Order: sequence, then structure tokens, then C-alpha cells
Amino acid sequence: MRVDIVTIFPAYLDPLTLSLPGKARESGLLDLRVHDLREWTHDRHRTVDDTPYGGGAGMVMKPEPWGEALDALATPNTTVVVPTPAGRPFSQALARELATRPHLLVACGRYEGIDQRVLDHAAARPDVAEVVEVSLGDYVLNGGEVAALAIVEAVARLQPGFMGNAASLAEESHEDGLLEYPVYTKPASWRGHDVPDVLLSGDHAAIASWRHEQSQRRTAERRPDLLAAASLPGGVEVRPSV
Ligand code: 6GU
Repeated sequence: MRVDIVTIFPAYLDPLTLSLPGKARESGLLDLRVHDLREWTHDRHRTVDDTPYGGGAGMVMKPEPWGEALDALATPNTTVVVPTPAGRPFSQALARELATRPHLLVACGRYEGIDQRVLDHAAARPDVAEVVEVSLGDYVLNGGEVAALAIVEAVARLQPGFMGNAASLAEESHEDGLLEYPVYTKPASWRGHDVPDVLLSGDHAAIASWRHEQSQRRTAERRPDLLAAASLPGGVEVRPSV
């Protein structure tokens, strides 16, 4: 999969060259490139923003540099991803959907956002399959860069062959619509806290059913909104403790 990220702060994306995404890059699973939007400016000050039509606080990103960035980077089948608090909520399901796309172009906005015509123009281009505005959640970041880190990491680790252990992908939080159960390692007793007996029992069926119950309990307590959507295959009855 190819991923291009366009930003006025390329250094913000440096973490993507480290750790797991770094390995994916080295192995060729992820062809990731970070671009400075100012490459596509032509004035002495490399201007990327201007005052909003209609007035109001803050600045808006100018359309021209974004148009040239798309001209340079769009391929015959590009999905443009625009991090914005006004976007569609990011989720494991959306990560899975984006992971199937051959090319993502992540457009990181700053200031009050990007001129709307950039997105309208992108959506109308024959070399753009879709424009997806994505929000990480109901809070405000200074720009799209931190969101781009999260989105690209969530998508990259779903590439076939990316994870060392494919089973851990299937078992983790959100893949089955429930939160993950608590995990423990040695020692069996630590500072007066003991690992639950069932995990030391060697009874694999009992362990599986304990873990499923724990997942349901946690989800009911912390994220009851997820339970309505989750498939609940004949599990235990769970009531929130709060
Ligand atoms: Cl995706 N972008 C920005 N700028 N702020 C956010 C966000 C995204 N998600 C939550 N807040």
C-alpha cells in the first residue's frame, strides 16, 4: 500500500519511521512518503493560509498549494483522507476499510481548516476514488498531524504480513466489537495482587470463557454503547457495576 502525507510540519510524522510502521516500510509493505505542502507554493513567503471569506477568527488554508499537491500525488486510484474534528468517527471498521485501498493521500490541515473547494475538487477528480473526512473523537487538536499518525498506524498494522502474530490481531480490543480482557504475566503473585486462578489452571475452555466474560463485563462498564452493536453469542449476563 502507498501512503502520502501532506503537511506543513513534516517532522511531526517522524515517528512513523520508527517501530512497527518503520519495519513495514523496510519490508516494502508500506510505501510511505511525507511531503511539505510548501513545496507547492510559489511566493517568497511560501504562503499556505489566508483570512476567511465572511470573516471570523483564524486563518484558512489556501486552495492553490493543495490543488498542486493533488496534481503531483494523486494516482489512478487515490483515497484522500482528511483528518478533521468534523469528520466521520474513526474506528477499527474504518481502519479495515482504508487498509484495503491501494493509495491513501492524507491531507493534514492546520488553522481553521482547508478551503472547502479543495475537498470538492478532489472528490470530482477522475484519479480520486473517494474523499473521507475522519475524526479521532470529540475533542480538538491543533492540526491533522497527530490524527494522521494514529490513522496511518491503525491502517498499516492491518496490512497482510505486517503483524508478527496474526492471532493477536483477531483477539485484540474492538476486532470482535468488545474491549479486550485483562492480561497477566509472571510472577503469579506480585505486591499482594494475585493472577486469577483460572489462568493458572491449564483448562483452556475455562480460560476462554473467563476471558469472554471479562470482555463483556468491561465493555458493559466502560463502553455500553458498544454492546448494542456487538454480537453476543450466548454469553453471561453482565450488568455494569457503576
Ligand atoms: Cl482528525 N483533526 C483535528 N484537527 N482535530 C481533531 C481530530 C482530527 N479528531 C479529533 N480532533
